[in-house]
Amino acid sequence: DPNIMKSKFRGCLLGSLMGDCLGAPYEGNEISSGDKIIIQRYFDKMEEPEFKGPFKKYTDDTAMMKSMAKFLIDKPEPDFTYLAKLFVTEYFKEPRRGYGQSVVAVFEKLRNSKYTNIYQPANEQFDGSGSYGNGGAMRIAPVALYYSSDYNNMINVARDATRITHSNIFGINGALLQCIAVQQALHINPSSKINIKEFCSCLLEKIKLIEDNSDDSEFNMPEAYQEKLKKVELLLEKEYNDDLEDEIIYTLGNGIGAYDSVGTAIFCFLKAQSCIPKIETDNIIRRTIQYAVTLGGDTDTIACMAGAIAGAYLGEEAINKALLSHCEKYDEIISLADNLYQAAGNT
Ligand code: F2R
Ligand code: MG
Ligand code: MG
Ligand code: MG
Repeated sequence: DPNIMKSKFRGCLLGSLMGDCLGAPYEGNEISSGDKIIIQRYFDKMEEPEFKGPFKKYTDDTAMMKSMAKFLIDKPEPDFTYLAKLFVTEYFKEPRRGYGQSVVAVFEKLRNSKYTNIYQPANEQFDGSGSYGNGGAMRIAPVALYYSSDYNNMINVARDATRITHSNIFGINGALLQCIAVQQALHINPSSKINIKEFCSCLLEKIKLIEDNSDDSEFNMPEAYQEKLKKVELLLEKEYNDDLEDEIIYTLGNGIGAYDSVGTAIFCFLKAQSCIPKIETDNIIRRTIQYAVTLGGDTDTIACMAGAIAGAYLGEEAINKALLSHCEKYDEIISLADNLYQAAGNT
C-alpha cells in the first residue's frame, strides 16, 4: 500500500527529529530516579494542548540527517562529494548545533582541501584510527528509506556516506546496523505486533555477514555487534527490577561511541513495544523516546535513532502531534520525507 509507505517515510524522519529535539536537553546527563519523574512530567506537559513554550531545538543529528536526505533527493546517482559539501555548508552556516568535538576538524579539512579526496580527512582522525562516534549512525535513516528494496545498494551507499566523517570500523558498522534496523522496521506491517525474536535474528544474520567481511585488526573484536545484539535479546527477556537500568547502561552503553549507543537504541525500540514501569503513556513512539532519554548519556542521539526505527515501523499516524508541535522545523521534515518518497520512485 503506497499510502502506508508514504506515512512510514514521514514517521521515520519525524521520529528521528523528535528523539533529537526532546532528548537534547538531557544530553550528557546521568539520570536519577527523581529525574525520571521530571522527564515524565516534561513529556506530559508538552502533550497538553494549551501548553506553549519555545521550540525544542534540533542538533547536529538532524542537521546531518537533513543533508543525507537532500543528497538522495537531488542526485539520481549518489554523489558523495556533493554530500560532503552539504555537511560542510550546513556546519559553517550553523556551527552551534552541538556537533562532535572532533568531526569539526573533518569539515575544516574538507573545505580547505577543496574536496580533492573526500575520505582523507576522516581517515586522518585520531592518529589514523578514525572516529568511532555515532555520528554516522545518527543520520543514516534516509538511506534506509530511499534504498528500502535494494539492500546491497543501501549498504554500499550507507558505508560510503558514513566514511566521509567516520572511518573506524565501529563507526561504520554501527551506522550499517542502524540502517538495517530502520529498513527492517519499514517492512513490518504497522497494524501487527512486532515479532521481536524474528527482528533480532534477521538483524544478527545481516550484521554477521558484514562483520565477517570487515577488517577488524585494530580492536580484534570481529563479532562486536553480533555480541551486542545477543545482549540486547537477553536483556529484553529480563524481568523488571531496580537495578535493571544500570545493567542495561553498563552492558549496552549510553555513550557517544556507535558501539555504546546503536544497540541501546534498538533495545529501546523493542522494549517500548510493551509497557515499561514508570513510563506512563500509551503511545509507543513516545514510550521509545522517553525511555531512551531516561537511560541518560547521549540522549538526543539514542532517542533519535530509536525514534527513527519506531517511526519507520508505525508511521506518521502513530506520532503524537502535540509532542511533535514542540520540535523545531517539523513541517520542513515532513516535506523532506515527502520529497524523499518521490525521489525513491514513488508518486
Ligand atoms: N557532541 C555532542 N555532545 C557533546 C556536546 C553537546 C552538549 N549538549 C553540550 O551542551 O556541550 N553530540 C553530538 O556528537 C555525537 C556524534 O559525534 P560524531 O559525529 O561521531 O563526532 P566525533 O567527534 O567524530 O566523535 C565523537 C567523540 O567520540 C570520541 N571518539 C571517537 N572516535 C574516537 C577514537 N578513535 N579514539 C578516541 N576517541 C574517539 C571523541 O571524544 C569524539 O569527540 C552525538 O552524540 C551528537 O549528538
Ligand atoms: Mg546531537
Ligand atoms: Mg552516514
Ligand atoms: Mg548526541
